[in-house]
Amino acid sequence: MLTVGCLLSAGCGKKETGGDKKLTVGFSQIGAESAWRTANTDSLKDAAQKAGVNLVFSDAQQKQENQIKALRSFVAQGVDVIAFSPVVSTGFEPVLQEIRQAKIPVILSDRTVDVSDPALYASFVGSDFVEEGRRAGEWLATHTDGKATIVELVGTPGAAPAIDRKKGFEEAIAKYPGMKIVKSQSGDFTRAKGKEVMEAFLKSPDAKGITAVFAHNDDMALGAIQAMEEAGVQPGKDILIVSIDGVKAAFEAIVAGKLNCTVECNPLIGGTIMELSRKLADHQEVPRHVTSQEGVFDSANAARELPNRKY
Ligand code: GYE
Repeated sequence: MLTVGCLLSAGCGKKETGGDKKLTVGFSQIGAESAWRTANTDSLKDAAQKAGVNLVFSDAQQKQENQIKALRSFVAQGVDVIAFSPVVSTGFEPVLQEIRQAKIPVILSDRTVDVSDPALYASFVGSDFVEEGRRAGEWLATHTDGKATIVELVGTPGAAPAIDRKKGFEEAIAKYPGMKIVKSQSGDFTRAKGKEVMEAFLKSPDAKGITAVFAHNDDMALGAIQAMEEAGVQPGKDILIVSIDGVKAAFEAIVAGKLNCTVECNPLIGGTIMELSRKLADHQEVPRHVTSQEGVFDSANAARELPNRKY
């Protein structure tokens, strides 16, 4: 009875996306901290347009409080589905409960959250960050014969990719007694801060001993490359650099011999998010977790892949 009533009355049937009602998805993005993030935003906007979805896009400028405000405003607007990329993994439980009360399904885009009740979100679309860290560590072990004095450029403190990439990398190098991380500091996933932190590392009294950098993303690695060049150190040669994301600039740096390896993390997940949004709005089942196939690129295969890179 209720459904029929809703279908007949205009302005009703908020959750009915069949017929000619346009699907509205509220998306709270972290910001524009990296080339990866910009590619991710473009992917979401393109996919929404192609799918005929009304995307209410909000940029949190790296602040969790802005993100929570945006999520509350999506509830107030009565969007059909909420998707967001959580800047950090804790602190979202109360707002997720409010969203549940409003009966709006949630998709986590690219980063996960720590919540006591996993039913607070319907699906997570993103990569296995622990595996990415592991791949970076294994690449370095293979190319240094298991001997490296490593400095680490960490992502945003408390962010899932920063926590998990560190974990995976440490797990991989633990098998090699000759590999150790001697310094570890956050560069907040940005090129400018990656450069700043690397500059400080290079000025420290034990700088001469550094043989490798593990950067949690390409932007920080690119900043570190600049810092090395300014300090008269040859990036990719005097100090090996391995990072994560696989953005075009990283491929170019590999081809130029300045970056040694990038582990791919796919930002082009907009299409999947729109597809899942439609299903959730139509009360269909969706997979709990959607991951992408990702590669590892170094001087052996980067040049071949470079022309195909879209971001
Ligand atoms: O690696 C980094 C971005 O959450 C996977 O966020 C994403 C990360 C990505 O700022 O470049």
